[in-house]
Amino acid sequence: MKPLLFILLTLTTLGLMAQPEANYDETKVPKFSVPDPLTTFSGEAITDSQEWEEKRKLEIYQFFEKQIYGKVPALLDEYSFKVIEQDNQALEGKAQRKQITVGLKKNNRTLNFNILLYLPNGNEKAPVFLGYNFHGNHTVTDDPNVIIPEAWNENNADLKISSNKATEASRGVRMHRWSIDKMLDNGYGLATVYYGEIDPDKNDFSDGLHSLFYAEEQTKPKTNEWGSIAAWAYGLSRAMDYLENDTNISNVIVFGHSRLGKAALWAGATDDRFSGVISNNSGCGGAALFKRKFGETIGHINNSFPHWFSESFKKYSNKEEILPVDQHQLLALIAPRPLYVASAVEDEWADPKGEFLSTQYASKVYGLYGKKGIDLTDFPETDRPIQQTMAYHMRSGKHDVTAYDWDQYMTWAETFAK
Ligand code: GTR
Repeated sequence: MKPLLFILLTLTTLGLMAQPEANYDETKVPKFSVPDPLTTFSGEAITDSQEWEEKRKLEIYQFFEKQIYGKVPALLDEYSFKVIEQDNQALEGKAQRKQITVGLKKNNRTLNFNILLYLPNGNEKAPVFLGYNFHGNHTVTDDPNVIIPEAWNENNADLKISSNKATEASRGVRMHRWSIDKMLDNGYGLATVYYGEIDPDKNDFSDGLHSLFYAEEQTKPKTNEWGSIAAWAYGLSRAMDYLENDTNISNVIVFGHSRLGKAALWAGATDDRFSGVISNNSGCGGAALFKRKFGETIGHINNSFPHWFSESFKKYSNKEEILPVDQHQLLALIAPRPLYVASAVEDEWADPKGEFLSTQYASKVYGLYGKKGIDLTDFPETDRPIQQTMAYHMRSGKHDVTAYDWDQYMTWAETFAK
């Protein structure tokens, strides 16, 4: 083989080829047919919720599991949790604070992660939002008692994180992304976990959750096994194992922003103990339709984040047309549970329109259960949420989580997700 051809082939196999520039022109969106959630891969029509569950839901689920996010390889050997800190009068008496260390054990290897939990005082059984944070539990609040994570942390000068370690300097730096006071005032609790404690977000499979499950000499997951998003989703379920047994919690709504929105959606699809799911600006590999190839594409995401998806997903880089599913079917896997998808106007990389269409196309599955989704005649007017069992809003502004977003989630949860 010629050396150049060899290099090209190797790079292509590794998914590391330079990618085409992102398209932001609606007239250049390719024509594509939307895979029908209600027609099986073999062409059979689905007419009711029972047929959906027996014939269609499973095959879609298995496709996402094996070809996109990747399978969890095995069961854990041991699970444990310990409340390591508690204060019943935290945040000026507004909340009970608990910090819980969860221990996961497999093949004599252990991984610990910490849940920070605030529950509103005066509400015996509270609904709780569960969501990962990007840089540590201590970044979501200026509460001086919140433990700083030890795990690898991505450097970020704005957030005062260097040498890949969080320190006191970054306490409270992400408070604006979590309306904790308002949640507590409205009777909601918050549970949050630093996602890097489950799997550090770097293209390295030697650490984090994956490594617990390796056979001797194994260094990375098998082709159809989990990437980081599936590992993060699995971590949310392990947090749920604790939360569902806390007698002060009525139900848990799983939430995530951006890459962690992708993880929240997959957690919602894989674990029906989550009574509701919120995807905030999750974009490519989250709520957005792949086949529109608008903004970030499969090629871009596999190239920049080779560790996020299953290895088997690489074959769809720049080949969206051969993918027999699309992300509205991921949303449909959450039916009939309440689901909120939110976009931001300036977040074009995440394809806001693709996120909206996805909610519309998933709605017919909600319809099978008599639940209202997003009508085909609905239009995503900026800052005008549409809230049914499925909900959507297009916020003005950038890729972020804002107080506006949380206000909408709480209003919706009051009616649909408590
Ligand atoms: C980007 C990535 C997006 C989104 C985002 C984030 O770089 O391309 O898919 O996940 O990061 O998580 O902030």
